[in-house]
Amino acid sequence: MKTHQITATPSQIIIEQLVTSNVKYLFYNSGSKEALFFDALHNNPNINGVLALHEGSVTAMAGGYSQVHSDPAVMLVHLGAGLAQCMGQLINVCFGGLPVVVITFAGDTGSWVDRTHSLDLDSSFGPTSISAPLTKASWTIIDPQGLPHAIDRALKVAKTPPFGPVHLAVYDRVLENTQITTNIIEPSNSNIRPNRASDKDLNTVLSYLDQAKRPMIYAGDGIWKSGGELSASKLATYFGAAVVTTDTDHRGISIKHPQHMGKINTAIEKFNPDLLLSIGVRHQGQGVHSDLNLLNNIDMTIALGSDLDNMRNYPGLEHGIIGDEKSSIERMISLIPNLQDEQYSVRRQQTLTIAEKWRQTRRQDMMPAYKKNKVRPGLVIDAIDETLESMGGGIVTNEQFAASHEALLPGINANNNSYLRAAGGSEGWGVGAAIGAKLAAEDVPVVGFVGDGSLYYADSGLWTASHHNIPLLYVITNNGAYGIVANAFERAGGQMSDTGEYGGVVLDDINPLKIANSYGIDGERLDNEDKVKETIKRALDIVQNENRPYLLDVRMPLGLPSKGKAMKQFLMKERKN
Ligand SMILES: Cc1ncc(C[n+]2csc(CCOP(=O)(O)OP(=O)(O)O)c2C)c(N)n1
Ligand SMILES: [Mg+2]
Repeated sequence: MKTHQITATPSQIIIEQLVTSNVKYLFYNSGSKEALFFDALHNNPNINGVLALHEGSVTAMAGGYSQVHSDPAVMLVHLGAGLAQCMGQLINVCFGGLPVVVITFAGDTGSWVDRTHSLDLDSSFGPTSISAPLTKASWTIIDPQGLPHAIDRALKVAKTPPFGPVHLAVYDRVLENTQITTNIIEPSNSNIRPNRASDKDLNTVLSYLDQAKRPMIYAGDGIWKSGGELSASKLATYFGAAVVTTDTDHRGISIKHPQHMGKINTAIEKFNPDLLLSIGVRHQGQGVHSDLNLLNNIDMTIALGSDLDNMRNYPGLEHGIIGDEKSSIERMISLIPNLQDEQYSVRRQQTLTIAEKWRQTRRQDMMPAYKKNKVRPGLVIDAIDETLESMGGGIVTNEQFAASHEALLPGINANNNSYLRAAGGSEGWGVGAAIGAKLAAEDVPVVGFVGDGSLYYADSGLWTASHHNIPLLYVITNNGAYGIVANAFERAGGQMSDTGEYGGVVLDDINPLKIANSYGIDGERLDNEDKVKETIKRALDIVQNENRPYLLDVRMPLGLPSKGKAMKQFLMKERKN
């Protein structure tokens, strides 16, 4: 272990350890208790504070950052209250298994009074009680000399499979303005991951892939976390396997893979696989019988992944193989005698036929009947995808349902865009996630798809993009509604679907452009289908060439079920004029 000695205040020591550990950004919301901490942060030129105006946005930014290259993100929120506010987004970080280090300070509620003036939990709960359900590990720190070690450990644990958020709670007593001496820890190169699986196990997988009639590859986040996207895609192509994924991952094998059939639960019935090879997936569901039942008719299930999480939820799992996803897939490919042979072409053709049909349906869903002054979602997803690919490839973050990226035209190429989603489905992610993604991928164009409903959870995040001048394009898929919720209201078969009048899901009279303008972001409304391509091209040019954020308010058909309209809402009083 390499260290260097430092004499500084505890706050400066925290910042110095973060800098030495190569942490470039600290996502935060300010508070008075942490005055000396922020003093140290803002006076160190080697780390940049990124200010968000709500802790949910702080968390979404940190999460979006860590989702791009799996580099740990560090965030700081104010005491127990700030931590409580960040929990709504920590659910996305936790479900995404993202390496985020949350730092908070905490008051002493045991030694003297058992309740501080405000903002902390009562004495019966510890400083890490709030975060406990959504973190992988947490620690409370009393001795300032141990801060470097605690930070080094937190970064390491967050980034060790299964990745996940960790919490460091530091007693605020530590924030004194006196100098102490301790050792800063130099980062080691140890990237703690399992080795690849053994040749024996990989040959077993290969022989099952060879013998299967209808193999299906279930691609999860373990693939991108190990950097194995392209190899996994190649493996699926070679064996003519169907590709499916979880509700939330469009990236392990690109959603543009021509053999992709979307989510496992809808694809299994159509494809009827005899072999399921799960790679880096933690299978999950709705908490109902069919979550597992859907796996019942598969002859053989194999799970390959970097940790035990990837073996869960497969009753009767025949082969569970722990190993690094990327290097195991690469080794499998190298064990194939001739990648060019076409012995699986008939099988691949069958798979492609079913996948094409699935994609056609998704594409049709994205092109409902034309309506004047509305833009159909299919045109927007295609135009963004094409334009970004023509620029060399970009990153698209997503928090909306109106424009499904499952409906993109298929095609794997070197410029494919990365499609990132919120893994926990907790609204308020999209605005911040795009900012985090752009900070993590400075040279790559970033587009944040944000639903109108999603935007209003976290619109103050737009200010961060403006304040720190983070050049990215927001595409607001504005269907004037909580579209996905309205559709669920219809399916529920209650009175709303009978009457066609929907309550609590129509978001009328809100103007995203005015919101953006007031936070300092320019943009324009897009409501003419003939102008989709040119507007998107121009908007991305503004972002890339003028180095500033920009927002498109894309007016889409109303997100209610067909023939649905807004129910009359409760009004406290009728307006007089
Ligand atoms: C924290 C949280 N609260 C509520 C919900 C329920 N919910 C799911 S989607 C959604 C609204 C999405 O609206 P929008 O972003 O406009 O999506 P779209 O219209 O494209 O479906 C809501 C309220 C949720 N997922 N998370
Ligand atoms: Mg909407």
